[in-house]
Amino acid sequence: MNVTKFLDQADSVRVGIVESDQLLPLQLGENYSTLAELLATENPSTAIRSLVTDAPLSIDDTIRWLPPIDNQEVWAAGVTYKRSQTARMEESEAAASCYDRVYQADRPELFFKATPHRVSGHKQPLRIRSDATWNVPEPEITLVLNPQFKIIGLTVGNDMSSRDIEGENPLYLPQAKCYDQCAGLGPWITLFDTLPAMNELHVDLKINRDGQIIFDQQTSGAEMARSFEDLVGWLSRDNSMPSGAFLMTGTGIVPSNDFTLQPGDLVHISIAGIGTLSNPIVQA
Ligand code: DO4
Ligand code: MG
Repeated sequence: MNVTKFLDQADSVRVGIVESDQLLPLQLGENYSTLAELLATENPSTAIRSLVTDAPLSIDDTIRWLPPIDNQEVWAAGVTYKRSQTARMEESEAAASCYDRVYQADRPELFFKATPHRVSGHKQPLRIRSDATWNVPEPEITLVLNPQFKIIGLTVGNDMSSRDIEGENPLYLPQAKCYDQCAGLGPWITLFDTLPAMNELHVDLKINRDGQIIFDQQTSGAEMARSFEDLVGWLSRDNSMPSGAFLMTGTGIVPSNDFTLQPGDLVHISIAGIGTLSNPIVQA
């Protein structure tokens, strides 16, 4: 089941199920008032399905998608693919050995990525920091965790990153990663009873500039050096997330060092079996 949030014609925030080319709005209120509450139930798919009452909407360009998040925290893992380790060692002389060591260490790199108000949904803008000169999207398989840290679904994530800021000094990582419109999530959450195998999770990043595809690369979860369970195990140590969380699991695609995003670019990230998250890039 695919579930998301959107703005209806009265500008009200709604939750809906996405089924092929239809959006089935839910009627929240009596027992559950948010998507996060539904995701925290024993059986989210059943709880969600029971709230479909309104007539379906056809999915077309008029749908105003919102990120499928309420008050969950957004975390991210880093250097979980060889490509990310190599690119980061190139970008930072001072911290090269840190990236090398964390790639091999038991303890992964985990960092706080965003609060909900910094997250953009499908077709909403993502931002290049005004004080950054070298910026990339990071396409990441993103885990949806309930308050007990059970992986209940997946979504598509974009961990926007300012490489010049991170490369100047690793202590600047929070500034390279966390700012307004720094994270993309969506277009929906795909709920799973059993997660797909890692090698079925094909990730595709396309960047469109002035009507042309200027970047097109693929990877798959099979290239990840860590398992989802390992990452979640570390995230949950001595940590509680009463509303649940999203965990971006790291990028396996980093454009070459001469590439930087520009305002007006369109970033499309697809994960097979989940969907495509598209965002225009802006700079204040
Ligand atoms: O070490 C910095 C962040 C790494 C990251 O975001 C990634 O590998 O995806
Ligand atoms: Mg990342």
